[in-house]
Amino acid sequence: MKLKIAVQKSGRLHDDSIGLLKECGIEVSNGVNSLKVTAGNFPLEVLYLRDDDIPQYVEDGVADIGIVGENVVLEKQKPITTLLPLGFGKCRLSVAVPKGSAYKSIACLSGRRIATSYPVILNAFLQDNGVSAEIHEISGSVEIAPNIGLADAICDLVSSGSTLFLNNLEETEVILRSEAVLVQGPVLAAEKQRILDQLLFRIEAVKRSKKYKYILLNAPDENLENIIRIIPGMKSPTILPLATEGWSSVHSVVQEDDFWNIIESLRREGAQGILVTAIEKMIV
Ligand code: PRT
Ligand code: ZN
Repeated sequence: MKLKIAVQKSGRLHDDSIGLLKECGIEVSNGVNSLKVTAGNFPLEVLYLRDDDIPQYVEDGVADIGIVGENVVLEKQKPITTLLPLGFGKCRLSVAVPKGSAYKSIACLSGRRIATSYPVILNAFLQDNGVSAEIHEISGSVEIAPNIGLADAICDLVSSGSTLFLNNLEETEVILRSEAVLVQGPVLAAEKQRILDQLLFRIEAVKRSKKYKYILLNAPDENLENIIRIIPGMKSPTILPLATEGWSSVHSVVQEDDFWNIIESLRREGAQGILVTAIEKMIV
């Protein structure tokens, strides 16, 4: 038996989705010429689909799980479960208006025409804010709508902001922040659930490893206690005596977020020869 996963066939989430499977030790070809491929070394079948179709296929059980933007999950309103965020495909769904518009607050959208491919999310946002506007649903190139006189504002995905800039638009409201998520449909048979649990275990290990760095340093013995307090590690750091009397080598893991603060504290405690490397997998 194989677990079936739906992945975007081509587009912004494709490479990172396949990359994640690879980091989980699962080898799949990228589906350039086929809609369905079987992994060589894990009981997984990959279905390559358009991202908009993934929630439906997962709901129907055609695919057991899928990788799709949370923005699509929220727009499609299907009864599927979000299992976990995957840390890529990050973007925001925002309202933007032509630069120089006299925009002060959401209330300025009242009675206006807003072009979007996300009518469900936009409608809920407007309702929550007590604003009534005209929603024009269009499926692509939303950013040109104001320039061709089709709309007064747009609601679209933004990542770098360069599309808005190039079209002389400015972002006025962020409706939601999104990233790729793993979704699941109906309850799985026991054997498939076991495969999913295995996959989730691997994904967690890969995700965790990205949050941490492995750190090695030399420390004067008299400051070891303070240094251990700064980098407590997973259980506790490994301490090995150096050939030079009065010095030890300390091995531990540190969180990426806090990295530079930690390095400064370590240097204050006399740490030297600090080496930092990426971790490929991290199992606690
Ligand atoms: O063919 P298919 O239907 O599968 O793909 P698609 O063309 O509908 O989707 P695709 O590949 O563009 O996006 C897939 C998913 O990537 C989205 O659902 C989001 O979850 C995520 N994502 C992340 C983005 C962006 N960033 C993004 N910037 N999706 C789209 N954009 C577009 C946006 O619509 C706008 O046109 O990029 C432009 C803005 O980008 P910046 O960098 O100029 O701000
Ligand atoms: Zn799409």
